[in-house]
Amino acid sequence: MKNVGFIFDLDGVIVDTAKYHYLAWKKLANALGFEFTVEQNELFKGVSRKRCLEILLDIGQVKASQTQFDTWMVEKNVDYLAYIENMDASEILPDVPRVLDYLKNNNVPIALGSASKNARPILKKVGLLPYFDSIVDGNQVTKAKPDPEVFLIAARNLNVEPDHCVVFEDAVAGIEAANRAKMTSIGIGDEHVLHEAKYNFKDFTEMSTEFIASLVQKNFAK
Ligand code: B16
Ligand code: MG
Repeated sequence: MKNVGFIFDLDGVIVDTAKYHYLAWKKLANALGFEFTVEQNELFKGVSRKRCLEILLDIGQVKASQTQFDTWMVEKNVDYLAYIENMDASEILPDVPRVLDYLKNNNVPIALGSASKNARPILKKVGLLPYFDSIVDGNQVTKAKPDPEVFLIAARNLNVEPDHCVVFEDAVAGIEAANRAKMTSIGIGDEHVLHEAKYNFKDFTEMSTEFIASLVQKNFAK
């Protein structure tokens, strides 16, 4: 087994796709006759598409047949895909390439652990696909975060023991999933919201390369 692996969430860690999810969900909400706010969109971060629609319909107090539910899931995704169509490298969050480059240059295996079923095309559009040794996304997991499944599959694919893995996450459920998997959890975002994380950073610009190097060494030495 290799001694250390790094796992990245996608939305909120590598790119900010939440704004596009928001626009697509808002369009659906408006079509169904109610408002959907940026604040309410916070509830959707890291949450599966199906669960997001359930929450949205609760907010609007809309009842749906199974057929309507399935149709709206498809409609939302079609709109979302149109929004992400023109994504490029300029949408990569600050200093993410510095961290990925450091890991690649030091032969540390890298995985994606995301709830999104659109993760692979997004990584391709922004040009980061070649960095990833494994991509685990919403197409492979059966249990959503905070279940640790997504990260455990990533660790297995990287051939690294879970407790030798480091996870970057922006969602509370994702931090819980990483902790339950016995991985080193790193919160990216508001430290008060992500207080269960082992370490917290506002974004990658605040994370020194020395800190990344120390994480690699610590996990090697375990
Ligand atoms: P899709 P992450 C999550 O991405 C988003 O934060 C969440 O808002 C979205 O509903 C989910 O992906 C599913 O996305 O509709 O593309 O399958 O943070 O887990 O990378
Ligand atoms: Mg996220």
